[in-house]
Amino acid sequence: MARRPTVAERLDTLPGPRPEDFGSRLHDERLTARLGVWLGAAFLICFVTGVISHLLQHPTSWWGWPTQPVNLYRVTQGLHVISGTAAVPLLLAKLFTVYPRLFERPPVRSLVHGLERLSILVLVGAAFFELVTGLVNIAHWYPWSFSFPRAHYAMGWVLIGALTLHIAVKLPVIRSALGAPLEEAGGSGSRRTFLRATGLSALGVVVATAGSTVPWLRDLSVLAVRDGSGPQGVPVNKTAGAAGVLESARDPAWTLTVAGPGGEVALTLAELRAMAQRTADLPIACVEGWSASATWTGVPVRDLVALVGGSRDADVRFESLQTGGSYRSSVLPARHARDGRSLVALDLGDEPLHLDHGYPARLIAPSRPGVLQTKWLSRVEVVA
Ligand SMILES: Nc1nc2c(c(=O)[nH]1)N[C@H]1C(S)=C(S)[C@@H](COP(=O)(O)O)O[C@H]1N2
Ligand SMILES: [Mo]
Repeated sequence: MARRPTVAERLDTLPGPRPEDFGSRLHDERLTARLGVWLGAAFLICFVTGVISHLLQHPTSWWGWPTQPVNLYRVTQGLHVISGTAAVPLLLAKLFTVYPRLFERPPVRSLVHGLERLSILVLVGAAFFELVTGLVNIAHWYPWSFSFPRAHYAMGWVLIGALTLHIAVKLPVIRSALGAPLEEAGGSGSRRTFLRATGLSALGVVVATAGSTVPWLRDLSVLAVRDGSGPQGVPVNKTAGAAGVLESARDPAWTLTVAGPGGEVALTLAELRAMAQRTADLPIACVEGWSASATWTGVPVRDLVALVGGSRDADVRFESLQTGGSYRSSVLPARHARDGRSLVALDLGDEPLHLDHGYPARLIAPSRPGVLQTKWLSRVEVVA
């Protein structure tokens, strides 16, 4: 009497293709491992720069960020978006080289094998989530209801965790694959061609988008979300109309309330202009990766802090006329508040701020995310 087949044997005889049926030379570990190195590097840059951006927006006591060089955040966040964009073709190419593995039989050989496959599912899911949400956010399109920064940040940790596990498990395979030549003697050269084409695609998308932050790439960057144009030569993130401040910002009775341990004063625009003015060249560096330099003139934050008896070691809170929205207020850490280039800016270039750039007064400080450069100020408060 014939023995009944075991579950494993049954799974093994399921109809459908096998990994071996995919004849192409491109489904090969030597290619996958090389693409993996590039993709891993892109994800690592994304992760480190992403954590920096998160810490700047959620400061903790052990964390300090320098005010110098003033373009530091501009560079880290530019790298974040550029490496994330380059990761898209790299991820697609890498998945192409391994997709025949989907048809492995049996699908699960053991508990460890099952866990390993599950971790790859998590890795690929997290990678797609990060790249898609990142790109969609840059395009200012929010087809979901969750908070983008929170979800994107949390999933970044899932991604880096799954990636570390994946590399650890695959290390022997990665080593031998990288140690072997890409093409065996007399090989067709197709793997090298594929690798080059992927590299060129990654470079292509970088050049097509990086002009948002790299001025000399601007003319080449056909896909850049920001081309550097806007009122007074600086792009605008949220207009005064969109923020609902058209009336309050143009109100002739506008004053800036400055509060501290020594009391509270309400300064008119004329009184602010009568104070000592300082000019600084500082970039607006949006979390979305675009950035632009500009020349700002206004009252140093530290002079306002001194006016109300605040200490050099105090953080300073800025509030906007805007009544809603996540970016209606920000806190400037003491280190930035006492830097003479941190300004309550009144002018951009030679003119008063454009309404969309925060007229009558906005915060501008060195090496900070754009989201924290609060526009249409109503109140400055020394908090600690
Ligand atoms: N009150 C207020 N300030 C704000 C914002 C906002 O939505 N509301 N957006 C911020 C963001 S995300 C950026 S990138 C900068 C952009 O400044 P700009 O529009 O002058 O270039 O303003 C910041 N200041
Ligand atoms: Mo921004």
